[in-house]
Amino acid sequence: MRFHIKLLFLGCSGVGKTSLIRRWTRPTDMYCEPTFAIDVTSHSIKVRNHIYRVRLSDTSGKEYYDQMFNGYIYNSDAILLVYDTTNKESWEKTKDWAKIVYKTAGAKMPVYLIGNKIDKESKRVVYREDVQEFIHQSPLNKLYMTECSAKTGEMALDAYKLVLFSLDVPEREIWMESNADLKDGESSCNIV
Ligand SMILES: Nc1nc2c(ncn2[C@@H]2O[C@H](COP(=O)(O)OP(=O)(O)OP(=O)(O)O)[C@@H](O)[C@H]2O)c(=O)[nH]1
Ligand SMILES: [Mg+2]
Repeated sequence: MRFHIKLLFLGCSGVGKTSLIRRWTRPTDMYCEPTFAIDVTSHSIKVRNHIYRVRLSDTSGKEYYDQMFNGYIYNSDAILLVYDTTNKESWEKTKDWAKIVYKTAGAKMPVYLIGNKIDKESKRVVYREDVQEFIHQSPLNKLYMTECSAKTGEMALDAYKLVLFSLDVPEREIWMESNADLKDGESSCNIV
């Protein structure tokens, strides 16, 4: 059985959105250039005997593109708001995005707050308590938090598992397939 999931990444420039997508889909090539507008990557991933076809829409963190992403918010299955745990401004921007997601897609849109760069622990300025407090006050019903390092890979796959396991994906089924083989050129990854 195959499922189709559309994920949208938002967050300030340089927080590590593209690096996280690389870590999840193509960890052998971690070199990233700043993203121009929007980049879409699809890959297949096997989770607990199901094949998920995941579309990861990576956006530029440059503010002049912000308006462009409203339509994408509405059409996504989940929004991944990435911030840099060593950059307060990036956390402030994440809070703004969460408000925009609520206004655009309503309280039921799943939103994942992902604090990246935990390998730079000595430079941390955004704490779990700050995030928990925000979650407590937010009108969003499905708000999750996690932290990781796209650079070292620490907790990075756990963050992906959190997204895939907490989404109500059976309702997203779009086709049945007996042959689970991936097509040429598709990246794959197993989470069991
Ligand atoms: N130390 C550390 N550096 C990271 C981590 N993730 C990404 N970086 C670095 O941060 C810089 C920006 O990473 P990108 O993935 O391009 O950031 P982005 O959010 O996609 O940025 P835009 O495309 O400009 O919006 C790069 O130099 C990465 O190597 C991390 O977990 N730890
Ligand atoms: Mg990028």
